[in-house]
Amino acid sequence: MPMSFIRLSWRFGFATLCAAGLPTALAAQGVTVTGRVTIQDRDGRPGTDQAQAVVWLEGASAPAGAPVTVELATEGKQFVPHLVVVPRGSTVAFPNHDPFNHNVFSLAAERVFDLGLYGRGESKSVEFTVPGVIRVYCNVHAQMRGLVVVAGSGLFTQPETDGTFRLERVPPGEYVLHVWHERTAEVTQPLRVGPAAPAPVVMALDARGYRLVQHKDKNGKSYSDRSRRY
Ligand SMILES: [Cu+2]
Repeated sequence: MPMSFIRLSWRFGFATLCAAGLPTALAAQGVTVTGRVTIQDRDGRPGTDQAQAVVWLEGASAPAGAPVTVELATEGKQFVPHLVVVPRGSTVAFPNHDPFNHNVFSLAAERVFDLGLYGRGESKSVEFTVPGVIRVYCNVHAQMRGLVVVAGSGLFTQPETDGTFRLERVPPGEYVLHVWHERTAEVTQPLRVGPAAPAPVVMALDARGYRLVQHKDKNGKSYSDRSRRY
């Protein structure tokens, strides 16, 4: 469900892009960049969550994506979906589907916000204009972690479950290919795109050193044990 939601959002974004008046001839230009994301886990085991990675291209030739509006709900004391990826200028709505209050906030340099406490049926929205990875938390529930990835161009996607990815309609130019995953450091690689599709790119992520660190609340303090029982 989360992945299909993300893909739907991406398609909606592209549909909006076309509807916004981009000439069909231009949209048909460019080539398809393909590749595969691999993850190395502890003990050398291959990772299984490549589909949670985000892949995007940055470069002077990259078209800007048309802003979209997507939802990152609070439901069952989780953010659903866990991650959304949007072009800059997009809006993320945070509807509360739980029968109790949540307090969504972010202390990320790209977008600091605090939506305050609100209950079931209510929703508040945030616009994201600066590219980056914005970690979103709830000040009531220490275990809630969500991600808003704001891509620096319209050329972004997420891999399939086997790690393969496609970026379509990439105009010729010099790019940097970025791959980000919650459990690894970001990996980048220069990529020159000419009139023909480049050879498939393999982007290897290393999650061997990953361990979950409990974040702080919106005041920079540790969550009390009491907060975990709500
Ligand atoms: Cu909460």
